[in-house]
Amino acid sequence: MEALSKSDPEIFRLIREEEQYQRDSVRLIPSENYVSQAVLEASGSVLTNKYSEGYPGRRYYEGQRFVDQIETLVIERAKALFGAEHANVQPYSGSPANLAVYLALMKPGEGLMGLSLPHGGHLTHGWNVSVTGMLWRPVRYTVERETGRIDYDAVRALALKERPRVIVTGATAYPRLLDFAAFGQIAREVGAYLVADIAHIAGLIVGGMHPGPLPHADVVTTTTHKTLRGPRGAMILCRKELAERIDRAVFPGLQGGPHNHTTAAIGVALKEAATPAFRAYAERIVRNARALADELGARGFNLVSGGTDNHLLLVDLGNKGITGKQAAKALDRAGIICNYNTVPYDPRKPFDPSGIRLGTPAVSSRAMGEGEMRQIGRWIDEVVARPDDAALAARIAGAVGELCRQFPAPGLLRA
Ligand code: DSN
Repeated sequence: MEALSKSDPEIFRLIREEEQYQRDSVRLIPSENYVSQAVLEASGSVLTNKYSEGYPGRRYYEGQRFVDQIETLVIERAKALFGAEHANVQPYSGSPANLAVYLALMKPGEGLMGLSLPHGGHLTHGWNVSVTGMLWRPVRYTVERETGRIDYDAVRALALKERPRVIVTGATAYPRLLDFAAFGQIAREVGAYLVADIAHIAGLIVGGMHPGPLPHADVVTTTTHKTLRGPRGAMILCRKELAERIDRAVFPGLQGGPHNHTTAAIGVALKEAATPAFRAYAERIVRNARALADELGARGFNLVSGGTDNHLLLVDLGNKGITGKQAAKALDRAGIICNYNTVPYDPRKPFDPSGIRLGTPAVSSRAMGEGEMRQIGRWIDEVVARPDDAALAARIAGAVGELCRQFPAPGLLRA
């Protein structure tokens, strides 16, 4: 970044500091990752100079001879990797992707059924402060209080009662497998479209560690930067007969020109995700999440649903005498980054909830394994027991830094 360092030393310095922070900390936010150097290069390429409203072969601007080839290649890679008939790779991120799908499938006021946000759903699954909960009639299913899991009979009963136009399956804080076949049956029974938002688990699906949503879902949305380990972006996959409606909803319905540098970087990530190395990576994510869950469970941490099937754990700290926010801030001081999170039936408010959410995609990209997860679990236990102990936090931050030096992160400067 020689040019940047000369032309804008302030931004350069802050990027370098962020890079060092990412390098020297254990990052457990389940929606974050480290992309490869190749993804970074495509993402920072001259494609950012282009405008390309429309789709390959049907643009509103001339000068698309290379951009058309790139977008077509990325579409074909997405279709092949997920087994989809159609792919739109233009959504700017997950929220606009979901919004575009609802615009394509529903009239305003029709029922949108999704997992309640405090039970692990996403804002765009019809939560009231999101436009998706304002334009459409929200219908919310929950997880069971005793098990922390989705009760598919209860989902079916609610769908039969409310008759939503769209049912969304997908989550941001649900540590268990999703039964896409069960959701598909319910959707068919009530005449709803099934939309699977696989943003969190896309990498696990293509890596063979989670069942895929096709052919059960009518439409699939995913971000590209979580377990899939690509740039910040999103995709929509669907059957051929819905393709035109989806494409029109993305452009011109909701967006202008696609971010071609992101499209290219998504393509690079999709190529990487089709390799045997990526399958091993997906397996490592799940194995590591289980190891971290086992270590924390053995230390008296209360895990929502009792454990994990995927890349994340949701920890209810109610029995530890500390809130999620206090714990997350203390962990950050010790070099361990996570986010505070509501837990199902949380008596506390979302800005200072009872839980923390932990995930293993980023540490698994550094090739850390189960031994490292157990060590991280021990550190989390120590910090949660003494959150105000500055000397403890400094000691653990030093040890975290040492661990991180042994496991270099893709795409970052070496220490
Ligand atoms: N904000 C993302 C997450 O952290 O799960 C979801 O969009």
